[in-house]
Order: sequence, then structure tokens, then C-alpha cells
Amino acid sequence: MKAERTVRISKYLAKHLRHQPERIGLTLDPHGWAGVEDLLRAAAAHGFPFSREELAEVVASNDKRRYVLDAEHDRIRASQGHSVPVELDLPAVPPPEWLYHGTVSRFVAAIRAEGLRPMNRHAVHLSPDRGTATRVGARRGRPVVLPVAAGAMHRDGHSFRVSENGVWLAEAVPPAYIRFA
Ligand code: HQG
Repeated sequence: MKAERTVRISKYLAKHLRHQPERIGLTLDPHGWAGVEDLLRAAAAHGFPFSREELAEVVASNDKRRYVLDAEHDRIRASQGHSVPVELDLPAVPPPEWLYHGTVSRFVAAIRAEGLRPMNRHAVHLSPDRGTATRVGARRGRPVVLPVAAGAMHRDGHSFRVSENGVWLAEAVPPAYIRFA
């Protein structure tokens, strides 16, 4: 499959498995799963047909492993990044001492005042390394990487989860745990 088609399908999945399933008449279960047959049918009915084989290829080749196919139940979900309410049932796990948040300078004053907030998503997204955080920030402009004292937060009673694709998730990060340059 051409890279361009792979990206188009991946973006289509992000839109409908994370944000607007209702737009194509799809229903996610409370844990974010959609039946593969339902998804293929809904996409075709709404003018964007793709095959089961293409879907499997997009999931397998995805650079961030954004989607998981559950063969046993023939269903699919996004691993993180939702704005619709879903319970991903991720266990709380102790984080590494430092995690990194990629953003841009225009948000830094607000973050300094109120800390990191999930904004439209369910959770604040944190990366295990600076390189990944730099790429996340670069989606919006010149990236600014903010180190987060995750170990200290955890010792103070904040819980962390990690998605199936290695994104660390926190409900919020108070400014005291963020190292501003
Ligand atoms: C900022 C992509 C003002 C925050 C990436 C960010 C990631 C604040 C934006 C995933 C703030 C939210 C998520 C505050 C946070 N005041 N701005 N108090 N607190 N912000 O897109 O982390 O490709 O919801 O810095 O790789 O940028 O979609 O979060 O700039 O993993 O798989 O508000 O999306 O993954 O933006 O990105 P987002 P994010 P995918």
C-alpha cells in the first residue's frame, strides 16, 4: 500500500476511534473498542471504503502503534488520545523519575500558572524521552520540552498510567513538578 493511503487510513481511524465515532454511525464500547466489521461497514457507507487487509497493514505498520487489533474478538481500538469518554482500564504503574512534555512557547505562561491540563483529551500526555517530546511539541511550532518530576509526583500520591504504545498519562501535572528553563 502507498504511504499516502496508509496515512489517510490512519488519520481516518484517529478521527473515528478517538474523537467522532458518531460521525459515521459507529459506537465504541465503554473501553473504546469497535467491531472490525462495523468499522469497515461504517467507513464504506460514509464514502471511505478500505479493506480488512488494509486495516491490518495500517495497524501493523503504524509508527506509534496507535491502534490495537484484538483478533479473538475481531475488534479494534485506539491505544490513547481519545476525546470521547472511554475507560482504557490501564493499570496505574510507577513512572520513571523524569518524563517529558512537548509543547510550544505560547502555552508556557499558562502552564507555569496552572500546570499541565488534559485540555480536550482525557489525560496529559508525557513522553519517556526528550526526542519523542520534541516531536510532539513540533506539531505546533518550535518545540519546547518541559521535564516533569514524575517520580516525585508519584511519591506524593499522583497516579500514572502507560498506554499500550508507551505514552505516559497523568490526570494533570501541578506546576511545582515541572522544570521550566
Ligand atoms: C497544552 C499526538 C495551556 C499542551 C502526540 C499541548 C501526543 C496547555 C496542548 C498526543 C496547558 C494539548 C497528545 C495549560 C497543556 N495551558 N496549554 N494549562 N496544559 N497545554 O494535542 O500532548 O499523533 O491534546 O502543551 O504525539 O500535544 O495523535 O496534547 O500543546 O502523544 O497519536 O495543550 O497527540 O499523538 O494538545 O499531544 P494535545 P499533546 P498522535
